[in-house]
Amino acid sequence: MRTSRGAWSVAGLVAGAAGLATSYCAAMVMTIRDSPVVAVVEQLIRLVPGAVIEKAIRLVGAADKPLLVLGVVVALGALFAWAGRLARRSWWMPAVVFGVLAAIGAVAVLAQRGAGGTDLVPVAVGFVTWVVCLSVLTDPLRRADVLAVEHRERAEPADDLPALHRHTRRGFVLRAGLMSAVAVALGVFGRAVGSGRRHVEKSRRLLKLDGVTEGQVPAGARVDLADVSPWRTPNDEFYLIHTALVVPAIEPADWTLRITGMVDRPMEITYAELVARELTQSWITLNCVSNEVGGDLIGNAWWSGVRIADLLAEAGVQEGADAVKQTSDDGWTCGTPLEALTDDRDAVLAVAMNGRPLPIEHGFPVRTIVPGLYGYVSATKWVRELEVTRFEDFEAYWTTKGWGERGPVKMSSRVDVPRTDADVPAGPVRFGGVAWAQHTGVATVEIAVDGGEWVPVEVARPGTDDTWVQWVGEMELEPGDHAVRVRMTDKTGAVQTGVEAGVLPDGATGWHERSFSVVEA
Ligand SMILES: Nc1nc2c(c(=O)[nH]1)N[C@H]1C(S)=C(S)[C@@H](COP(=O)(O)O)O[C@H]1N2
Ligand SMILES: [Mo]
Repeated sequence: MRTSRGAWSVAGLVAGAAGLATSYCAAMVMTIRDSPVVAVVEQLIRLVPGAVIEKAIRLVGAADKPLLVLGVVVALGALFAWAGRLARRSWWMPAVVFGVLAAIGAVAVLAQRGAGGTDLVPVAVGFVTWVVCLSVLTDPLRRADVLAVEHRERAEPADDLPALHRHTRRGFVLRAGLMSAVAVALGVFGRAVGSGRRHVEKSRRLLKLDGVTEGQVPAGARVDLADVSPWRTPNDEFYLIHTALVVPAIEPADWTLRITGMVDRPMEITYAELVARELTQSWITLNCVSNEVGGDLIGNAWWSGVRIADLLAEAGVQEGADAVKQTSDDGWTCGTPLEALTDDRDAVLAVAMNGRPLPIEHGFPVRTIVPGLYGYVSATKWVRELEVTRFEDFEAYWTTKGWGERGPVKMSSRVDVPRTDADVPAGPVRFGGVAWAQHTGVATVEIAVDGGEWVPVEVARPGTDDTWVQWVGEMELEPGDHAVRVRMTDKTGAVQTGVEAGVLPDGATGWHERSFSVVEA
C-alpha cells in the first residue's frame, strides 16, 4: 500500500504556508511595507481594467479587497497542494512551481514605488523555505513508498505493513505539525513587529513640530552642472547604517532622554519637553567612517533639533569628564568627545530631517547629530541616554571592534561627473563633484587629469563649514581615454593626502579618481 495523494497534498500545503510565513516575517522584520503576497494582489488590482473593477465592486461591495485576497490565498493553496503531489513524481517539478510563484512575487515587489534589491529578500526567503520544507516533509513519504514497493516485491506477509505505516505517519505528522506551529508563530511575531511600526508611522505622519521649517538652499551653495550630487540629500536617498535587525519603533509619548553620569543634576526629559525648547536648525553633512574614497555613505540634510550644549549646561557637567557615552534604544552605544557637544557648534538632539519628523530608520523620534564627527562616534539614532563620563572608563560598540575612539571626519573629495567609463563628446569637458571637511571648511579644490598638474576649480560657497561643497571645473581634452583625480585643501591649509588608507580604524584617505573617454562628436 503506497502513501495517499492526500498526504502529499498536505505536505505541499504546509510547506507553502511555511514559505508565506517566513517571507511575511522577513518583510516585517526588514520593515518592508508588506509581504510579497500583498504586492502581488496590489499588482493584480492595477492590471485589471477599471471597468471590471467597478463591476466587481458593485457586485460584492466593500468586500472586494478581502475577497481578492481570499481568492489569491485559495489559488495559492491549490497550487501548493499540487506542488506537493508533483513531488511524488520528481523533486524538480515542485521546485519549478515554487520558482514560478517566487518570480511572480519578485516582479510584483519590484513594480512597487521605490522598491530596491533588498525588497527581494523576503521573496528569496520564502522560496528557500518552500523547497527545504517540502523536501523535509516528503522525505518520510518517499521512504514509505520505497519500502511498500520492496515489500510487495518480496511478497512478505502484509502484517508488517501497518506497523511500518504507523511509523512513517508519525514521522510525517510530527514534521508537518512542528512546521505549521513554527509558521504560525512566525506569522504572529511578524504581525506584532509590523503593527507596532505601523502605529508609530502614523504618529509620525500626524506630528506637527512648531518651528521646524523646510531648509532653504543657501545662496551660492550650488554649482551649475547637472549630475553633481544634489546639495540636499532627500530623506529616502540618505544612506542608512545601523546594527539593529529590527529598528526600534518608538511612540514619541513613550520616549524620554536621561542625562546621567558626571553631572550635578541628572535629568530626564520627555519628547513634549524637548520639542517645547528652542530649536536650532542647520545644514549638516553626515558621513560614515566606513565610506571608501569616492563612496556614497555621505549625505547632507537640514536638521532641526535642540542644542545639547544647553542641556548639558543645565545638568551641570562635573570637572574631569571628557566624554559622553550615548546609548540607543536598541542598545547600541557610542562615545563622543565632550568638547564637541559643548563648544559652539550645532551639536543637536535632532527631531526633524529636511523639514519632516525623522524617518523611523533615521532615528525617530530623536537622534544626535554632531558636525565634524563620523556617525559611529556621534550620530546615535533612537537615542535614550547621554552619560557624561571619561573615555578611560568605558568602551563603545565600535571601539570594542577596533575602530578609533574619537572619530573626527577626515577631509575628502569626490568626482561625480563624468561618471566612470562615460563617453563625453570632444570640446571643453566639464567636471564636478563634492568635497568636505565638516567643521573645518573647504578652502580650495583641485583636479588633475592623466597625472598632470593640479588645476584649481570653482568651489561653491554655502556659507557654512559644516557641509559638503559642490565644485565644478572645465578642461580641453584630446579624444581618447582619460582619468581625473580630485583633492581639496581645508581652511587650516592642510592638503588632502594622496596616501591611500582603508576605512579601518578611523576613515579612508587617498584621492578619488574616475576614468572616462572623450569621443569625437
Ligand atoms: N542606534 C544606532 N545609531 C547609529 C548607528 C547604529 O548602528 N545604531 N550607526 C551609526 C553610524 S555608523 C552612522 S554612519 C550613522 C548613520 O546614520 P543614518 O543611518 O541616518 O545615515 O548613524 C549612527 N547611529
Ligand atoms: Mo558609520
